[in-house]
Amino acid sequence: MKIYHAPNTRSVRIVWLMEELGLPYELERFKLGDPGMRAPQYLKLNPMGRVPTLVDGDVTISESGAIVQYVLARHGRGALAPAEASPEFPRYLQWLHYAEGMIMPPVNTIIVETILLPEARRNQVNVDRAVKLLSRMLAAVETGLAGRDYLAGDFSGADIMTGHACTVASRLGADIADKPNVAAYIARLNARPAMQRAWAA
Ligand SMILES: N[C@@H](CCC(=O)N[C@@H](CS)C(=O)NCC(=O)O)C(=O)O
Repeated sequence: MKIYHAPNTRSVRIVWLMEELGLPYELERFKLGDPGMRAPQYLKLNPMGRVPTLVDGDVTISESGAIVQYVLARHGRGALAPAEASPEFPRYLQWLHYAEGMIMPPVNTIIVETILLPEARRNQVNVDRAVKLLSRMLAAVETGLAGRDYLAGDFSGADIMTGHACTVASRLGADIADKPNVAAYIARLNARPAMQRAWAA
């Protein structure tokens, strides 16, 4: 399988997944902002010009959450996902999708408004609103982790998605001082050798 990857982006999730599963993969590396991400041959694979994209034989798939689900279904041999009949399965789906659905939108706003836009075009109202929203989204993770080390039973694809999103949020300065479960969770995940290898990839 080939992963189109840029360091410190959501494609870290897919490298992390492969490392956890011990599956072989090839990396095609970009740097964010690389014109190659807008080149016609890459846009054929990913019309948004974004990462990650996974190519597996004749399958080309984007959207990090979909890639996690796809790889676990086709290549996971039952690892990193509760069985459909398990009581953890609905929680697993919820937290698998929570990363992109609820955490990353305010994270995106903060990145755009504090890093990407030229200073003259930044809007503090947008930043304040996104910071508040992000705190509420992380508060739900705090509650979801009560009495648990991972979001849905054993470590799973849901932790790769939402754990990565929590890590990015905290690296961006999200205040987790009042969220001890989230802080411990981020530390627990970042201690995993597979995640460390993914951050370094
Ligand atoms: N919802 C998509 C988001 C993909 C995305 O926005 N990726 C960012 C990196 S984290 C990207 O490729 N940005 C490059 C750009 O906007 O030019 C996913 O989860 O895969």
